[in-house]
Amino acid sequence: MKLFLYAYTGLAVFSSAFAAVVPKTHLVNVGPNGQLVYDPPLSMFYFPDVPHPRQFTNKGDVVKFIFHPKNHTVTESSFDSPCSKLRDSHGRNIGFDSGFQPVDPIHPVEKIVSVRVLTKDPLWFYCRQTGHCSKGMVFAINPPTKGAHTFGAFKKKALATAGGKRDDDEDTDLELPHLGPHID
Ligand SMILES: [Cu+2]
Repeated sequence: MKLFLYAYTGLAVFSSAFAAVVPKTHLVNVGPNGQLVYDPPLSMFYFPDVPHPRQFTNKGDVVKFIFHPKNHTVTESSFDSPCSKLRDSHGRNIGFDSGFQPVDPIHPVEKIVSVRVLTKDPLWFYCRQTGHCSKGMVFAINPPTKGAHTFGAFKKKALATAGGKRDDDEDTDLELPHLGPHID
């Protein structure tokens, strides 16, 4: 019995030491219960300071978006234009976009899109279904908790777009310099 306990303890210590270097997965529900929200509305990631940074190459945390009825997207924006796709100075789309993920409300089969986050910078997202962003359907990863660029300030900007021009861009192929595919 004693032997077993030691063995068990050794395993626990081993795995908790490992926990520091294994990326976490953050679950985010998109439009749960017919609401125009991401739940939770923001993800705060843990970026450990480690003595061996090489271990962290391409090992960012993963966000797993779980899509609920009816038809939403998770689309990257800038802080300043919460309801428009993120673009570079040439007007090209450079952000992440899940595309529309229709889920039948009568026979719901949840759809999942996972992304791995490879930056510590704040990332801003919205739903580009007509009218959803201006009703506050926005999401952020690692938003600052103080200053002018909080999640609250971002959401306020999104709500302020109500009645304005809507974003109805065509889909294009995307390069994602700061988001990688989810590979396990
Ligand atoms: Cu939506």
